[in-house]
Amino acid sequence: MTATAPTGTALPTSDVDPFSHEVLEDPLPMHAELREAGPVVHLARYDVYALARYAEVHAALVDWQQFQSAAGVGLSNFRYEEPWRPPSLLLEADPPRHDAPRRVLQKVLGPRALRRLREGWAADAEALVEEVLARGPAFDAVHSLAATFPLRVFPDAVGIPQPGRENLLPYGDHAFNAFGPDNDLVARGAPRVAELSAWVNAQCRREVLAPVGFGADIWAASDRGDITPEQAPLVVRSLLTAGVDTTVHGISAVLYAFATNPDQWQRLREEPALARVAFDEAVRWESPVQTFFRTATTDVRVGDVVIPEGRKILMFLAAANRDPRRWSDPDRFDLSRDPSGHVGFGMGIHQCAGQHVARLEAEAILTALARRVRTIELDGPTVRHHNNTLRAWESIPVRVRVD
Ligand code: HEM
Ligand code: OVM
Repeated sequence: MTATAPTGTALPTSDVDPFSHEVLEDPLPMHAELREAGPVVHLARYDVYALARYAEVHAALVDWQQFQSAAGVGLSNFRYEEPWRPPSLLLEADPPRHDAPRRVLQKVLGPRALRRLREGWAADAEALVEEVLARGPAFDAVHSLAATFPLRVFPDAVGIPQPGRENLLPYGDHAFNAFGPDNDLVARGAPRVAELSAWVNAQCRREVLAPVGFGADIWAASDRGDITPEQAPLVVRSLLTAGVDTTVHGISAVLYAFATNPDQWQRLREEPALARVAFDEAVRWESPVQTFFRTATTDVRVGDVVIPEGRKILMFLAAANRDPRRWSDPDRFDLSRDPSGHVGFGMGIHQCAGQHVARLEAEAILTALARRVRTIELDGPTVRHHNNTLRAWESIPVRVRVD
């Protein structure tokens, strides 16, 4: 990759494809190159503007007036292209339309509402860890823990019935691919989109959802008039889209971080209350959601560059989360650091509405593991799962020693 500024302009350009398999396998060299090239870099291949430094990514995230979401937060510009599904009322909306669905979901997924789930999830995590350990000291951390635990607790918490839950991960995988270009990853998901969408949409109906749960809470908000009955199923859809793959790969990330940083595992063992900060540090370090786009609502100045109105801006959350201008020793997974301020959950009005859910899941599984597992180390080659938006895992073989 080369990133050069043509003489007489302040805008470096690069021909890198952030969505190529080579980059998805290891995006870190590209992140460093884009950060070093300048505050804004033109990506010739897609004719978009890239931000990879913390200061500029943070500034764009909090400036929803100039960096809008309603034209889509993927490469596709909804002003000209038809979205693959009706846009999200949260992710793909600007104020004022964003406000009511956001208020509702923030409350439904807020710390107060999660209190009633905490004990049950802790017990579920302990039971899963016992099951896994009973099968032996070597297992796949993705398959046995990271993909299993969220699927045991989250769909129940939303209140969807059992049949078809195997559709959740493929649907989310496709939704996150669909933020990228129409490449081979999107093509591979395309044959099942209609079937998966029909199933997901059916789970959002009031009659299908359990009488207690996040889904019922969203429908209750429509009874109160906080959102309309037409909006309720789309808000439930946001949970089913954004709530599973993210935590699977986020929990994978923290398990990989510990398996490759044994001193940090010992720290967690000594002080299990570090589980939450460990998860946030892993979200900073790995950035399970790597990127989102915005669209310029006016000519907007970034550094010495003016990004023209209507153009797409690609924000590299992952590059910002390892920007040495903001973080000391950014490549280190370090429980001593304060990871707050990372942009792995976004920032500003669209900051992840499910972050407390994600933290509660991670805390439950890490606490249960730390209680039983003395050491955890890699036990074979890890395998990445390529996705246009997610930094994802296929396999993390580990071997543990128990007390
Ligand atoms: C928004 C990351 C888990 C639901 C976001 C955004 C990021 C993100 C970066 C900001 C999008 C933007 O600015 O355009 C993550 C990560 C997760 C995670 C890394 C796990 C480690 C979850 C879960 C749920 C969820 C578990 C649901 C229970 C949402 C929703 C939004 C969102 C609904 C849109 C909020 C809005 O636009 O107002 N997430 N997420 N996320 N997330 Fe998450
Ligand atoms: C949504 C949503 C929110 C965040 C991420 C996401 C597929 C979707 O509201 O549907 O990714």
